[in-house]
Amino acid sequence: MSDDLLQRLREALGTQHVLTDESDVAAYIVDWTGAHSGRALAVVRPGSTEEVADVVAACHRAGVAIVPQGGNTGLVAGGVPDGSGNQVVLSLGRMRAIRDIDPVAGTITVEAGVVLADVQAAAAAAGRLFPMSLGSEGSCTIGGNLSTNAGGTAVLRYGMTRELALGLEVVLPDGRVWDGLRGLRKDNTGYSLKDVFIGAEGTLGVITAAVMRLFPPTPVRATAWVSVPDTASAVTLLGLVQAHAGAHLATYEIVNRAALDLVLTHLPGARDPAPGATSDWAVLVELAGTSDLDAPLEAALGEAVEQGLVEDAAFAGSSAQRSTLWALREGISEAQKVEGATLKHDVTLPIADLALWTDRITPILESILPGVRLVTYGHVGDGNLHFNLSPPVVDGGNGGDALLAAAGELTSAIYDSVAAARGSISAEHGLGSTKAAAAASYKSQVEVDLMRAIKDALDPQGLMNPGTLLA
Ligand code: FAD
Ligand code: 2HG
Ligand code: ZN
Repeated sequence: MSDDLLQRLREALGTQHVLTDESDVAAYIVDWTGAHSGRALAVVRPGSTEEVADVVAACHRAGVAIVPQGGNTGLVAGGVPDGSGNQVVLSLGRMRAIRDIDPVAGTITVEAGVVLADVQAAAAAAGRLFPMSLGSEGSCTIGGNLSTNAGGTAVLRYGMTRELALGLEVVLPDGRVWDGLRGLRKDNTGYSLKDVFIGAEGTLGVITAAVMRLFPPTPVRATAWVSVPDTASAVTLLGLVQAHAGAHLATYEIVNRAALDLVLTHLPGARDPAPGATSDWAVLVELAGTSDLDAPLEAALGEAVEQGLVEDAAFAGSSAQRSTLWALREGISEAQKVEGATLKHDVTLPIADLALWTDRITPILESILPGVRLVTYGHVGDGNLHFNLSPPVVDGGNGGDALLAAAGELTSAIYDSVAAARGSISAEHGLGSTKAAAAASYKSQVEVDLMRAIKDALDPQGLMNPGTLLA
C-alpha cells in the first residue's frame, strides 16, 4: 500500500518533490529544539493548492496520516512526524507566492509557505506595516503562524495572528478545497470557519493561503531597556506607560537576570545595557508612531523613578542601539538552547496576579530542584511569561540529568498553579504533541468534548496530524 501511495505522490508532484532518502528528509523530521524527532514515510513538497489537494486526497484514500509543516520553528513538536515511519510530512515550503497586495483595502494575500519576514518586507515595500513579529520570523511561515495562532512582540497593540487574518484557503482532510479567501471586514454569514482552522495546528486541514490585514507604518520609535526591582514594579510601570503613551505602546517585554546572563554569555558581542544595575529584572519597552515619542516615554519613566519602580533606564539613541537592545531580548531562546536541557513553559496569567504568582511558584520550584535556574522572560504586557527552566550549575556537569529527572514534578507544579490562577498553560506556542495530554487534564470535560466533536466532524478518519493538540 505505501509503495502505491508513493507512486501516486510521485505522479502528482514529480519525483524530485517526494523525498524519501535519509539525508533529504533529515531536516524535516527533527524539531527546532532538537529534543523531538521521528521518522517519515516521505516528505512531500507540493507547489500549488491543487497539488496539496492531490496529496491529501491520495493519503485519505490510502488511510495514511499527514503532518503539515511550514518553517519547522514550532516549540511543541507539532510539525514533526512520530516514530512510526508511517506518516507523510507535507511541507508548504514551495508555496511562497504573494498573490495580491492592496494597500488601500489594507490586505495582503499570501500562500502558506511565505516566510513571515517576507510578508513584512512586501508590506513595507507597499508603504504598509504587517505588524506580527517573532524571533523566528526569518524562517517561520504564515501558514505555521496561522496554525499555531502565533503571538510575539506586537500582540499588545495588534493582537494574535487570529486578529490579523481575514480569510483562508484550506485543503480539507478529504482533499476538497475550501476557498474562504475573502478580505472583507464585515461578513456575518454564519459560523466563522476561518477561526476553526486558525490555531488548529494542522489537525483539521492544510492552510494553503490567507488574506492578512495591513496597517499604516509606524517608522518613529522610542525604545528603552529599563531595570526594575521586581515583577510587581514591571506591572505597575506598564500602567504608567499606558497612561502616558496610549495607543503608541507597541511592545512591553520582560527579561530576568538569568535570561540576560545566558544571552551575555552566548550571543557574540552582547553587552549589558545597564551594567551598574543591581535589579534582577528588566523591561524592554517600545513606543511606535509617526512623530517623536521620546517625551511620553521619558514622562512615564520619570514618574516611575519617583515612585521607586525603576532603578535605571538605557534609551536607544539610534536604530543601531535599538537593534542591540532587541537582540538581547530575541537571543534568549538560542542562548538557552546552547546550554542543552531546557524545560519550556509558555504560560499566561491574569496580569493582576502575575507578580504574586511568580513570588509563589519560585520557592516551590527551588525546593523541588535546588539551584534550578528560572529563565523568565516574555510578553509581560500580554500577561505571557516564558517560564523556562535551565539546569542547576553543578560540578561534574550532570545538572541536565537532574533537570530532566525532576521535569514531571517541576512542570506539574507550574501548571497546577497556573490553572489555580485561571491562567493558560500555552499562551502562544500551541499544544503540539508535548502538551496535548496536559492541556486535556486542565480543561473541563465539556471543553474536551467540544474540541473532539469538531475534530471528528472534519477529520473522521483522524489522519490530520494525529497526536497533536488532542491527545
Ligand atoms: P511549524 O513549526 O512548521 O508548524 C507548527 C504547527 O503548525 C505544526 O503543528 C504544523 O503541523 C502546523 N502547520 C504548519 N503549517 C501549516 C499549514 N500550512 N497548514 C496547517 N498546519 C500547518 N511563537 C510565538 O507565538 N511567539 C513568539 O514570540 C515566538 N518566538 C519564537 C522564537 C524562536 C527563536 C523560535 C525557534 C520559535 C518561536 N516561536 C514563537 C514559535 C514558532 O516560531 C511559531 O509557533 C510559528 O508560528 C511556527 O511557524 P512555522 O512555519 O515554523 O510552523
Ligand atoms: C519568545 O518570545 C518565543 O522569545 C520563544 O516565544 C520562547 O523559546 C522560548 O521558550
Ligand atoms: Zn514568546
